[in-house]
Amino acid sequence: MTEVNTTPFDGQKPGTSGLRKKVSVFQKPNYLENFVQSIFDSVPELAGGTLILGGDGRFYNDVAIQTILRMAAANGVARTIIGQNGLFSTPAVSNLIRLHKANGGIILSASHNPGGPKGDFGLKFNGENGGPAAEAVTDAIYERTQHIDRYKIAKGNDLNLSDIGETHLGDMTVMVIDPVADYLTMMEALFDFDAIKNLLDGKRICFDAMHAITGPYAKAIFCERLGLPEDSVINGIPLPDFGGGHPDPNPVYAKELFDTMFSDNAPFFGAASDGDGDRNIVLGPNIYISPSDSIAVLAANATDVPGYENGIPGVARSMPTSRAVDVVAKDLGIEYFETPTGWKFFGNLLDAGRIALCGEESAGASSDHIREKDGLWAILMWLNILAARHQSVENVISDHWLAYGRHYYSRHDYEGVNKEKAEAVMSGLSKKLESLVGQSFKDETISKADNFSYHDPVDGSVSHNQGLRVEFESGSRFVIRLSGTGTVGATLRLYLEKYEPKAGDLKQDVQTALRPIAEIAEEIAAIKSTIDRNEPTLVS
Ligand code: G16
Repeated sequence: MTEVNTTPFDGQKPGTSGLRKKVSVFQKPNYLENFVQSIFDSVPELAGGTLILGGDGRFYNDVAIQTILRMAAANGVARTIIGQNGLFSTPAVSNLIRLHKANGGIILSASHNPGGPKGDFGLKFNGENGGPAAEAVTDAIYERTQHIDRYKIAKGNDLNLSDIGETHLGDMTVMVIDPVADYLTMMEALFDFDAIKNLLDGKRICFDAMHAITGPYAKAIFCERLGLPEDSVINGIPLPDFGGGHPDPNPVYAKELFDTMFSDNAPFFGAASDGDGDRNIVLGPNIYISPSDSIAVLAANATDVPGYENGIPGVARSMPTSRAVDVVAKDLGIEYFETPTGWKFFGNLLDAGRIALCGEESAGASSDHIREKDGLWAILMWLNILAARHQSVENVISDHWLAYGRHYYSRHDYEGVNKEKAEAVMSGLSKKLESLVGQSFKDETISKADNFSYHDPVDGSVSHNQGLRVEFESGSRFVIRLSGTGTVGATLRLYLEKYEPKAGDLKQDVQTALRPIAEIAEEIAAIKSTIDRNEPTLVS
């Protein structure tokens, strides 16, 4: 064990989901070590406790994990449980923290961001409830990074992480485990696998693992457990650079899946997850389910699924997520909450038993089974609902809109924007907000315009500046916020939503339905002219 002198780095402030930077930044001498030591200094319970450790297998995962193991030993961690070859999905880590009553977990991932030597790397810390560390903890870690002057590390050779079993590093026990087994056991407890197997008998599915962490999990579930053919999982081998792709399950980056599902010979069901396995998308032949709609469908049909057959106490969604799930909650007579973007904000509501299901527009959904979003869980939930209802994806969503109306929804992303210009859009709109109420644009009159602040109903904490929202009397709205996960310049997100009651036209083209709201948003916020762009980088 040794102590190494160091000096602070600027900018080690965790964003929406941990610290995300270019690989080259993490490779700077002491950069990783400073941040990891700041975690150990800020979470003293880890000394003498249990740590869960693993990552999505992206470039630098293998190097970083050995460093963190040696630092864990030097900082007095009693036991580290690590995935074989250093791999764990994010939901698997959340489950293991809870299963082993661990004091926390470190996940090496930049989620949906690209990998490889020129790509992104990331590190997030989850607390003992299994969820992303609360803001008070990430603030403490950041504060520590600004004053750090030494870190502790054990000397020695790299540990062999390819063999399952127990070994030691100094006084620390290191357990190398199968990353999939406990996750599969948890899924078996929640879902009716026999019903799903019957549903899929003679049908084809296409799951795109995007060369990221879910490949081994999906093969164990779909091929080994449900008996589907090997080609049901595409891009199933995790690669350090995700095969040169971008492990973000959207129409642009999951093109192979979208082409398959929008072909003449499309499979019965399509789905994908992201780099670290916490996001999901669901498709049927020639139809893509908007993540906001997906959450509403899961809530409306939860009692069809064994793990939720007694009903759910409440639901929550992040503020920019469409309000489709609110309509379901009102109908069910259960509580519903609007939280800031970031999974950590669901933690208190889940821990308090106020909600059992939650989700975000950014392709995230999950329940109280863990404290992270869970890609394969959401996909199995859909399959279980299809099995219980004996319906296709298209029939389920059509019935849903007929019952509750439809929230047309889209997100327009402007990526790699000059930071000052992106901030100018935000401050320009912020200054106007108060004066907007009552003003009319086209056929819409503004009923509310504010900068969203969240008052956590469980611990009373308040989080300000969580996005600018402009709502219309018709129930439509637009929201603008800056992403907290990008690593190049700023990413400006414009979220558009239009509610169509159940008696209205439920089969419009999404972008056509939203065009008037998009035009009003541009008239009010002047995004394109302020940042010198003609079009968004990505429309999803
Ligand atoms: C992370 C967070 C999510 C958030 C998403 C997008 O997802 O866990 O809660 O919705 O980022 O955040 P932003 O709009 O700030 O980029 P992931 O899958 O990247 O960990």
